[in-house]
Amino acid sequence: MIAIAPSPDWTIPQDWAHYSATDHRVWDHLFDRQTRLLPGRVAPEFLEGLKRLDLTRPGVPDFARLNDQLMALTGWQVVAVPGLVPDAVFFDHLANRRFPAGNFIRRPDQLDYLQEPDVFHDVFGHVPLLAHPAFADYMQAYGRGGLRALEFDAIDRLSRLYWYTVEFGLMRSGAKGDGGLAIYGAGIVSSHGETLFALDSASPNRLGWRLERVLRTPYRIDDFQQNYFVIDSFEHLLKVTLETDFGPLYQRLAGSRDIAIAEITESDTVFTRGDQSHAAAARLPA
Ligand code: HBI
Ligand code: FE
Repeated sequence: MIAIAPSPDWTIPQDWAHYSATDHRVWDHLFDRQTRLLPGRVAPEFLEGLKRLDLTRPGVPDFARLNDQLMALTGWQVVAVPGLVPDAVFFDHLANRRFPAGNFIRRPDQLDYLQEPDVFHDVFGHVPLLAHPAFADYMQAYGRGGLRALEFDAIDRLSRLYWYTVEFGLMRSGAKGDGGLAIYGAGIVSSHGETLFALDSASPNRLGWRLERVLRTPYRIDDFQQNYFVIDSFEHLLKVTLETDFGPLYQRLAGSRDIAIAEITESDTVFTRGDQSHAAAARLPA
């Protein structure tokens, strides 16, 4: 056998036994670094998920074990894939409550650099929130919406929603009115540098999340974000997504311009960094 034909759904066995001692060390290193940084910065639902899914055990998680717990909590499963999969395959997995996770892990000399999502980004970053009922339903709704967007040729537009929520979302946190923000997007939560940047840097915009606004906003894939959008709650995000008929929305938006990446519009709510926050420009890497 020389070539490996992908199965139609692109899944492969995780083959947990194949991970080397170095692989497990890389996981533990990244895990420790993030779990030291996240308390007080991440949405509490994320830490709750880590705990309920037993992800605090050392080493690359065994998906079989993880799935027993995840299935019992929200009916989701994690399936192993070699890397990025085609859009239609990705959406079909999400629509059926399966999260495709890269089964490789970055090398020790690549701790802060990734071209394709690896098991640390996918499992540490994405899976804890799949234990949360409203977020779990939102991910499925996104998958169904993705399959529908394929018919409308609207993937580029819908992918902005995924990017600015699932990957780089912020949420209001703390007591009502205290202006605190927390991270929840997997691209932030799994990145040491962006965890600090998203909350502490003076450079990006932090704007109230509105569906149409997000669908009109392009994004960067090669640097920290210039815009973060702030949701009220996963329940609100889910409700708006379920109640919106995206077909007519795509048609309407086809006639409107994109909002430039650093632009703030009159309808935007702008969040400023609360003084009680980490006051930590000094803690940002130079
Ligand atoms: N495949 N494994 C994997 N992970 C992703 O996050 C992913 C993908 N394929 C397509 C995709 N994301 C995005 O392009 C869609 O959200 C549009
Ligand atoms: Fe991701």
